Amino acid sequence: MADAFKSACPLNCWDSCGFHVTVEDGKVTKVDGDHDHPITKGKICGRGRMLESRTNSPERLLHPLKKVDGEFVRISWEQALHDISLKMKELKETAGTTSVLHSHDYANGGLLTNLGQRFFNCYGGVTELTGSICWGAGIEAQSWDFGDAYSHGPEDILNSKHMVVWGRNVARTNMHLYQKLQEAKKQGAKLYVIDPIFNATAKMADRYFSIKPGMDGWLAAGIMKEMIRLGLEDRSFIDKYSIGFEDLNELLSSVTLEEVAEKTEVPAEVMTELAIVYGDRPVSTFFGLGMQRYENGGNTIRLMDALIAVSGNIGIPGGGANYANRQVGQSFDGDALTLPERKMAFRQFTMMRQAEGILTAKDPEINMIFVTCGNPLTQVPDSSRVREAFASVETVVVMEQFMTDTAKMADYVLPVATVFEQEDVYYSSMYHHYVNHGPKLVEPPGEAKPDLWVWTELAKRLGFEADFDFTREEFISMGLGSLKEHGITLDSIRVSHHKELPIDMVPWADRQFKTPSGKYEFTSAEAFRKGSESRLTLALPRESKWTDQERANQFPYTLLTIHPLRSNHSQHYHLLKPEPKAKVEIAGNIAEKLGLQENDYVKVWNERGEMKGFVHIMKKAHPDTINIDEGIWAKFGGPVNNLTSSRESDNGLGSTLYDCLVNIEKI
Ligand SMILES: Nc1nc2c(c(=O)[nH]1)N[C@H]1C(S)=C(S)[C@@H](COP(=O)(O)OP(=O)(O)OC[C@H]3O[C@@H](n4cnc5c(=O)[nH]c(N)nc54)[C@H](O)[C@@H]3O)O[C@H]1N2
Ligand SMILES: Nc1nc2c(c(=O)[nH]1)N[C@H]1C(S)=C(S)[C@@H](COP(=O)(O)OP(=O)(O)OC[C@H]3O[C@@H](n4cnc5c(=O)[nH]c(N)nc54)[C@H](O)[C@@H]3O)O[C@H]1N2
Ligand code: SF4
Ligand SMILES: [Mo]
Repeated sequence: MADAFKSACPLNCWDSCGFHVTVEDGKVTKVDGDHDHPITKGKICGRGRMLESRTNSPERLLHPLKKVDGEFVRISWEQALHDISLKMKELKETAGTTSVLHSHDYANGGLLTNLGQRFFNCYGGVTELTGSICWGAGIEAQSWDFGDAYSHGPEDILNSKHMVVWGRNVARTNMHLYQKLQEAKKQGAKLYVIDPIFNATAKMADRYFSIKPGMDGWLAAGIMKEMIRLGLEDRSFIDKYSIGFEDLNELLSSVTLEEVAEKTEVPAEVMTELAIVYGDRPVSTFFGLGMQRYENGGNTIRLMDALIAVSGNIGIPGGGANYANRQVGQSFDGDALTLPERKMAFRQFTMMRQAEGILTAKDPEINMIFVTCGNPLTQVPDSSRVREAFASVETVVVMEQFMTDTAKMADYVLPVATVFEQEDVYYSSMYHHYVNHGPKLVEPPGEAKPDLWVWTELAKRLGFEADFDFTREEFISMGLGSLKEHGITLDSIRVSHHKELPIDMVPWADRQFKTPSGKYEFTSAEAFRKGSESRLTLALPRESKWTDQERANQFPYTLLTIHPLRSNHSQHYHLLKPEPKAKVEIAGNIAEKLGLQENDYVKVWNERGEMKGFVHIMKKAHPDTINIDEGIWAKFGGPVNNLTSSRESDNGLGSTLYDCLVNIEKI
């Protein structure tokens, strides 16, 4: 008997799709799109469809495992829970609770994934990760400029005259925005794409501009210079609603358009053209996360924000500096779920430098790591350092669905459930503002359990069972918090399958910014308070010929490691047929210079590490640029993060993954 149910995609993605799932004889047999979902309208990507094979895969982890003499042996849940809780009790009494590190990312967009934090807070507070490898620099930048990072509602794009997709690989990473771009184009809006790689979105653009990686802030500065020269800036916005414009003006006067053109490798005429475009309001801009993964990444996003502010495209329908939509996540009651007040001790490492943190921690040292919703051995920069750090810790516990590169490093592997095996509600603070319902449809295989079950059982053994004495339903309702005043309850989401969150579709329309001055801040008081550069600057990537000529001689090419088409980070590689091979995509000029041909086997390296793979020559890409998609497992030739640096961005909270020079040779 086949039954059909509505559900939701849990993957960390812009789109947060609604699903239509077929279940036969207690098994998920097909994952399709929900035609009734107001944004995703029945269309989903291959990664979503593959959640069927992810769920049914014969490689799923089925039993708790313990490493004994370097080999995993099957143990009972009772033994796993006993051993782990005993260790945690011991550590609490001796080294203290911050000798435990909780290493995680955001692999699952379910509301109840927050309960991991509740567990560690109730335990007494562990060493936590702060910042974000993903989007940290840009979030911090927009918090300085606007007071927070908010996007326009997806439909608002239909009010735009011009749309600029700036460093977002929309066709690959954000398919429903791609459809919206098409719809807006049909209505006459013009599309501009700025990206070092001529990607699938660039193919449908009216104009495509290639740029030297890491130089977008300079480009924004060049466009602003031209706007001001042509008198196209929005004086009334600048005068009434902003502070610090004089500082910005001074910065713009310190550089010539020719210098900007030389550095960005974008012709000066393009800056004039874009100044005219930005002056012809409304213009919506869709930032990706690419150009903020550089050491100057925060400053880059701030200069781009400044361009959008100077041109008067903030707070107007069809405008926006669309980067992230934190209004979505902020709609839920995170504190009710995580109980921050229960934390007695506290320590933070940044996500980027967790390996450094582990290796150098004192008073206390890190004695135990818990990994949830993350695969740091492939996803965190400078992999060899991450490996060294994880290997140095006495007890590593990994809660996983598969034997990932990280799980292989564990002392205990605990098998956990997937999306269809537990009820939750799902959302993403990246693009649209709907929360989706995912019911429990099937039983987890073998002895796999929901993460929440593990927290509850450990809480019982650690003496804070009362904090976990709630049903999943009660926890979901707790997290929905005051949304019930808007008719959003678990019951109502169960019935309608998705609900629109009550948030602004045109943020900052009232020009009330959440900055200390209440205005848009070209010069940031918050940055000043944090001891950072408060004024905008013309900063450069760390790994470039301008900042380190010697390094650039040794490693002349920029390596990007963008998101893969067919996998969400590392989550789908092992399910792909045929087995994936590492692909090294190179710009035409590199192929010419080194005599490389399609499918040549090459080594890409720098002093941090190396990776091997097969050449693909990109038809159109910025000179001296290489790309290797991220996420690939060690057994298929990865991880790419062997090559990347764990340095933090200028504002401290982001990564510098794409700020990476390498060399390449045929082997
Ligand atoms: N298929 C797929 N989709 C995904 C994901 C996935 O793993 N696979 N992951 C999801 C997640 S977690 C995220 S964070 C998003 C990320 O979504 P995106 O921001 O779209 O993803 P990125 O792969 O970082 O690539 C962004 C683009 O930035 C460009 N770029 C790199 N450096 C620069 C630069 O200096 N300047 C400019 N202008 N462009 C630059 C790259 O060429 C690329 O086209 O995607 C989500 N969607
Ligand atoms: N070089 C390079 N590195 C990158 C990036 C890049 O562009 N280039 N992108 C960065 C970005 S944007 C991001 S967001 C990160 C993503 O980094 P991660 O979130 O670490 O990556 P995923 O591959 O999604 O891995 C998450 C793991 O969580 C597991 N998992 C899924 N659901 C659950 C669950 O409910 N419970 C538990 N316990 N586990 C679960 C999956 O099986 C998977 O192995 O990677 C970053 N790393
Ligand atoms: S991965 Fe993204 S686009 Fe694909 S189904 Fe999930 S939410 Fe939709
Ligand atoms: Mo991400």
